[in-house]
Amino acid sequence: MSNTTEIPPLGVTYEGKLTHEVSGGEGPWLPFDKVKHYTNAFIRQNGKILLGYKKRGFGLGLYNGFGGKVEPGETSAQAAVRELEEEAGITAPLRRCGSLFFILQGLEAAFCIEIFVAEEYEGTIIETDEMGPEWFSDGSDPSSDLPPIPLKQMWADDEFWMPMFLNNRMFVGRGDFSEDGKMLKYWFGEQIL
Ligand code: 8OG
Repeated sequence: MSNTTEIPPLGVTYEGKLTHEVSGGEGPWLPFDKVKHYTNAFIRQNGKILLGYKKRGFGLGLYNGFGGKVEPGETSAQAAVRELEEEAGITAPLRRCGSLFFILQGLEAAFCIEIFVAEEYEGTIIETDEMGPEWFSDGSDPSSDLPPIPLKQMWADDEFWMPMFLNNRMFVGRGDFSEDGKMLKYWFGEQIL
């Protein structure tokens, strides 16, 4: 019997010590041939978190951080800053706060997504062709009148790592999705340096 709770699946990369947080699903982990690198960036400030409503392409109709593909010659940190500026019109001193690995059944490439966060930004947040930015409550201020993070309108894996993210814990994990976007199997944990 495989022990999914203690052994992280292939694709989960980490340094230092890794502790298991949550896992589930059935069957084998899906195979992959190559890996594509993406970024995703969040701004958190005074109990608020900035999300974008995705207006086109991959993840259409979902709320997410701002990000996209790492271009050749770029580091993921550079790509994260560029994508945030392209999609929300702002620049921010982003730092890496997690890494995720996803496989979509039927695609041969897996996605490696580096997640970034900043508590400040420069510029004016704008709506772009790709994203409609909106502030949500991150749950830390009970008197906030902003809506809560819309987990039901986000990628299915986000509910598993978002609690670690909101508690400033460095999270890593993997999720395998079926062709119609359901989560088949997942494993998330915390990296402790
Ligand atoms: O360039 P494009 O907008 O298509 O990039 C896709 C964005 O979606 C990129 O920021 C990475 C992000 N993304 C996935 N899968 C998942 C996921 O399961 N959860 C979250 N939060 N973001 C994801 O590609």
